[in-house]
Amino acid sequence: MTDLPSATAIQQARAILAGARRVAILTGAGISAESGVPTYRGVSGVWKAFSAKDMASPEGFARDPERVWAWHNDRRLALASIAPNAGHRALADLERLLADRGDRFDLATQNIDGLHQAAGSRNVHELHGTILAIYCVVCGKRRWLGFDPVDGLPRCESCGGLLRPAIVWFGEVLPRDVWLAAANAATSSDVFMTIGTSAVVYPAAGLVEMAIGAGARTIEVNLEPTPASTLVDVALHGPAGNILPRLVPEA
Ligand code: BV8
Ligand code: ZN
Repeated sequence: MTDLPSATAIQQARAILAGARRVAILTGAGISAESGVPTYRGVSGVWKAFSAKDMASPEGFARDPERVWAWHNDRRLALASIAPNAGHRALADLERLLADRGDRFDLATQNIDGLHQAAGSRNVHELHGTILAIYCVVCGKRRWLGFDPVDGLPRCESCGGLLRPAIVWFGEVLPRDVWLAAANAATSSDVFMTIGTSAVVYPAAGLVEMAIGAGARTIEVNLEPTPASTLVDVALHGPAGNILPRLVPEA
């Protein structure tokens, strides 16, 4: 069983959050782990079983679109039976609490699983896109897919071009408006939290330094230390589903 943070560390993080007027959050696969979504770099991580170069890059998709589509369909359809956990819900509670006070809350996520929105989070910036939408590689026409089945290689009804998952793959730039919203949130926040991310994928991993550089107080929630742990004010090591509900101020 993973150790839990000390009551002192929890109290420190609560005190930082209690006075917050502009909260910015970055989440990664770790916040969905307790819902049963595999992480990427852990012992049973996605990238241990599959090559990111083949499955999560435009080159890999161009080389073998059927294989990449089959892999994304499996992951997408597995999400149909997965629900948000207490960690997702705690962030939705925090957003409501801040909104009721007229304060600001931004949630930038690297996750593509839609679980923050399913938990009720509203102001979500999907830095790496979503597995639940697709777009045409030729004309860019985008549409929602949800958990609809996809047979073979789906084609655009407007131009016949090949459709692809609306995910940001390695070597692809993040959607400009989404990145700017997340960067602006981080640099104008008074509290920044990094939750359930190994903090190795850029530019998302750079948000914590941007927040620190702009004077924000910072909190990390992760099962284990990451490159961000030595940068933040309070590093809370343990499961997000246990820790986050203990940080949300009483309404
Ligand atoms: C970009 C989509 C400009 C697919 C993903 C060389 C060539 C080209 C690019 C680069 C290069 N070197 C560096 C780069 C940039 C590259 C990058 O950063 N690479 C890293 C790996 C070195 N970044 C990019 O390519 C980005 N684009 O930079 O464009 C550009 C263009 C051309 C050339 C240069 C630059 C695009 C990045 C997005 C890539 N797409 N995924 C898919 O998801 O299917 S990345 C992938 O990693 C996921 O999106 C994931 O979200 C992301 C980060 O992973 P995490 O979410 O942190 O998950 P991870 O498993 O790693 O960690 C989980 C954590 O949770 C752990 O710390 C664990 O301890 C913790 N945890 C587990 N359980 C719990 C928990 N914590 C709390 N509670 C629990 N219960
Ligand atoms: Zn098209």
